[in-house]
Amino acid sequence: MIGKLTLIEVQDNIGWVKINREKKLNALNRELIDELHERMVNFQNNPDVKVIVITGGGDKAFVAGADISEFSNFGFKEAAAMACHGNRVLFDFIEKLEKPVIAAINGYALGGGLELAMSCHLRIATQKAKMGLPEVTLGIIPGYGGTQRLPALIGKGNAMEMILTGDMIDSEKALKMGLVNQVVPEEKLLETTIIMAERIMKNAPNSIKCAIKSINSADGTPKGFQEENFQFSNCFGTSDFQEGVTAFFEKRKPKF
Ligand code: DAK
Repeated sequence: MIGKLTLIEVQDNIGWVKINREKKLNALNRELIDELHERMVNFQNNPDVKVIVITGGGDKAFVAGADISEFSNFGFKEAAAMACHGNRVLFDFIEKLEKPVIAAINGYALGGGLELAMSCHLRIATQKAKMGLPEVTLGIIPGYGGTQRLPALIGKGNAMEMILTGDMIDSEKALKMGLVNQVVPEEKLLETTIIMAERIMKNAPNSIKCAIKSINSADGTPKGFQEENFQFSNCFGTSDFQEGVTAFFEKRKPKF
């Protein structure tokens, strides 16, 4: 199916979204943010979709940032309203999705583009991908969760360095820091993403959903532990749980 700014496809239980704004290096404008939201809602409600993948069209960029032409004359009010909208419909929305979302980073992931990748549950990057939060070079700071999600992934010191310098890092460095889960040659990106999705899809969907909720609540406070207790308890008595333990005792693979 062809949308205006995104292309989607469902194959073997994977819902693919390709950002289709190659000439502008897939820069995120408001229309694209809303269209991505629509795609996410659709995949969330589609029982055939078990894992979602977001990637960038073309061979240069995943997303080279928020569209600079769109916010160049914003004041406080416009910036606050747009940040609120974008976070609600896309960045926080993806993080809270009950199905795993993988960012297949095929090139530049900068500013809002890296923030989009960081809101996904997993990241696989090509060897030539470059990542950075260059907002300070434009006189702003990250506004789609970058100052919150980056330290959680790579630690406060590394996040300070990336955000304060605005420098790009290559995918090998991103891997060492824990910003991405895997780095692969360009031609292996699709295949590796599918393998990752399949490793997840063999497991209990209810457990996947509960694990995402629990991990998302991990902030080192008792609230996170309480959430884990709740999500953990939620798994018991479900058909997934029954199938998982029955399969174990019958010495066969579970069929979820
Ligand atoms: N926005 C708009 N257009 C962009 C763009 C972007 N972020 N990135 C690239 N393009 C456009 C270029 O202007 C160019 O358009 P034409 O001139 O052909 O019309 C086309 O894409 C191809 O780009 P280049 O010719 O520059 O390609 P190169 O290979 O030479 O360079 C590059 C690739 C990625 C190094 C370069 O394009 C670049 O530096 N791009 C900008 C990177 C960047 O600074 N990104 C923005 C980070 S700041 C907000 C919330 C969040 C944010 C802002 C506001 N609010 C809620 C208000 C987030 C901000 C950011 O993301």
